[in-house]
Amino acid sequence: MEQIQAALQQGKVKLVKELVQQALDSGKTAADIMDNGLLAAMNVVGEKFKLGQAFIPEVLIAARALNGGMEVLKPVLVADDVKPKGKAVLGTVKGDLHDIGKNIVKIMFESKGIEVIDLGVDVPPEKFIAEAIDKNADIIACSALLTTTMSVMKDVVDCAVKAGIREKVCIMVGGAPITEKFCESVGADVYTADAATASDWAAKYLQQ
Ligand code: B1M
Repeated sequence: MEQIQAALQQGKVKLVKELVQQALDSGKTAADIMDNGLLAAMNVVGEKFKLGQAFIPEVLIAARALNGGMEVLKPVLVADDVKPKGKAVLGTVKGDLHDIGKNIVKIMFESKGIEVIDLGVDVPPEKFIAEAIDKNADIIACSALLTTTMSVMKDVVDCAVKAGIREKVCIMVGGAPITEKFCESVGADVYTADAATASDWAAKYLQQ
């Protein structure tokens, strides 16, 4: 497990895949390798990113190694019927094409074992809600980078109320112009300033 963790943090995709296969061959369960090997290492990267000790390229190369390891594990996880810890519908709101931060949120959520339905950018409020209903999501996560698009988050909340799912789903908001006060003013549930904190919060919420 320690070798897997080290290789993942160094972004060594091929080595991570080999070590994951070796761990499976030695009798470890896929869930154990995922939680205590891959996700544990990605957590460390997330914490470093939060503290400013790791930067976007390091997060991206670690995420690539995480995906490599997950490719090996996925068929076994499916066969073992290991369920994700929860589901989140994620997107950058309508009118906004910035997706670098949103993609980091995706990586961090996945590093906590949360399934992410990534709707991409320029996502209308109705699409967030329709997908949340269709996929039975626990969380709707909205990102916005423009002051001109942040108001769409209020539309997402209103749409959730209208569709009758407001009590059932947690609405998380984030992105450079978003603040705690703004989150409260639009009636969303949670604002977090960075992707790692967002995923920490989501993981705790899903445990309740
Ligand atoms: Co644009 N852009 N941009 N841009 N861009 C900004 C945001 C801007 C601040 C630049 C500036 O003027 N100084 C400014 C916005 C001003 C404002 O609204 N007040 C701006 C503008 C004006 C525009 C255009 C309108 C420019 C034009 O065409 N005239 C245009 C808009 C296009 C559109 O969206 N409709 C535009 C276009 C672009 C590019 C396409 C060129 C490119 C985007 C490429 C891409 O995303 N694929 C781009 C970029 C790169 C930027 C800057 C330089 C960098 C943004 C970024 O990716 N940061 C940005 C200036 C800046 O920030 N220095 C700027 C890195 C990323 C990791 O941070 O997304 O904040 P961020 O994510 C963080 C947190 O915010 C948080 O986690 C991440 C890290 O942990 N987070 C969440 C994000 N989402 C979260 C969700 C959560 C929780 C946390 O919970 C759900």
